[in-house]
Amino acid sequence: MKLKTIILGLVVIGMASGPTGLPAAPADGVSAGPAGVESVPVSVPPLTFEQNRRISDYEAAHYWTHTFSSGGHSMAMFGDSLYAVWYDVRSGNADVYLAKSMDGGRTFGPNKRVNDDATTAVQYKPSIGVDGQGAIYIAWRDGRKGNADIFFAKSIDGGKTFSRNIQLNDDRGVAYQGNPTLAVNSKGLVAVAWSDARNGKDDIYITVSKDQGRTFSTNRRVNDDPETTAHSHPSLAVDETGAVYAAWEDFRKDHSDIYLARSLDGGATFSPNRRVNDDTGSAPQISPSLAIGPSGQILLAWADFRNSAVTLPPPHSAAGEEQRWEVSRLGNADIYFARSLDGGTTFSSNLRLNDDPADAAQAFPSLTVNPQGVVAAAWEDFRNGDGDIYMVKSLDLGRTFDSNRRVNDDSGKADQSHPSVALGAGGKAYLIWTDTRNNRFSSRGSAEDDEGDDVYFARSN
Ligand SMILES: [Ca+2]
Ligand SMILES: [Ca+2]
Ligand SMILES: [Ca+2]
Ligand SMILES: [Ca+2]
Repeated sequence: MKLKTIILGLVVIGMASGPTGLPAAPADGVSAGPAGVESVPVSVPPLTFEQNRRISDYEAAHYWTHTFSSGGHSMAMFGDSLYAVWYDVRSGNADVYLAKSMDGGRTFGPNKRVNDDATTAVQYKPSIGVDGQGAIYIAWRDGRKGNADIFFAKSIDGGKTFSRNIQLNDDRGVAYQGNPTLAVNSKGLVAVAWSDARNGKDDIYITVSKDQGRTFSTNRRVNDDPETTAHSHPSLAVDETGAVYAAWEDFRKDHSDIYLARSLDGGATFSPNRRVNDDTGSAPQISPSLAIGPSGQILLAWADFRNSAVTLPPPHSAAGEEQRWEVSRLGNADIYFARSLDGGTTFSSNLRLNDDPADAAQAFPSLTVNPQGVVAAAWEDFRNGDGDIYMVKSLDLGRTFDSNRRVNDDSGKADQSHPSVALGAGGKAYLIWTDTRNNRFSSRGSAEDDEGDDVYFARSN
């Protein structure tokens, strides 16, 4: 725990915003129950998963690590190659690492550090994408200049080497930039968005590269409301026509809603912002995860407190980020889903994806879709009393979903958190997450005794 405490302090002091990776809070014991009414099972064989495997290659549970969900894409695929990113503190400070499998997840090579600084600064929250040539693109939050910025690197040799890291936010000064999300299409159109405090309150800013990451456009603001409310935690997607889609948490009505906008000109201008969630109350909706179907169908999942009674602090403060983590685990959030078949003008009725009785917490969703229109969503789920990874699949572009399946195969009370999911062309699912199963003290819930955690991987059969 000592190293973790040091890192936490570094982030809070140096970057004006804390990480979410706090020790697990005790959760209520809640048993699994029957399928919910919202999900309509389709007749496919039940999802099963192969044995979970640890892919971080430091000594088990020896350091703290963190994968990310929603816009922080932690996993990407190119053919049989799988790429996973996270941060861990094995060097004594937080760095971004990549693990690669060239055989569809059967084996992984050694972990490779992505950031090229020689400082002790914090590198945090990576988001990864791969183009149609197999080039790898990664963006992350970086403290090497003494405040939080967004940095980027590319690899054209399958992750053996990375380009010199470049800064993507083009403001001068020490404003906070955080929560980056990266998306790329097969042609190498790369978009990166983040939360940006250059104007005071957080806005969503974006930059786009039309030359496979060599150069990036001037930063543009995505949200279209006046400069008085916060916007945070964006999730990006780019389709094959070059359209760029952004979803984010939006506080323009004081509580957080999910908003979406689309750009048809490479990120220069965006459509009027539209609200996605259809509840009428003031319950927060957070952590959007966006994916675009093969014909431009807009698919979104997020964590939703409409069945709960919590309020969330505004984003972008150390206290806010820590409270967000606690609230996500202790409240009764659910994972909701909506889709738009008209380019984001209108959205379907919101659908609850978790099928447990409605009093356990679900948080940190990750949504993906493959070219055949298979949709998968994974999230962190407390229905069994501690954090587990659950997943659900849809074979009809999100019209109906199969029943929820647990992904992690440990039998103890360890916490599994922050999943990221990718789908192969055949519909096989690949997931990574953060896992405390090797931490001897994780079941005691004692922060003082905590050792560390690991990155785990599973693929479906
Ligand atoms: Ca570092
Ligand atoms: Ca900055
Ligand atoms: Ca719930
Ligand atoms: Ca667990």
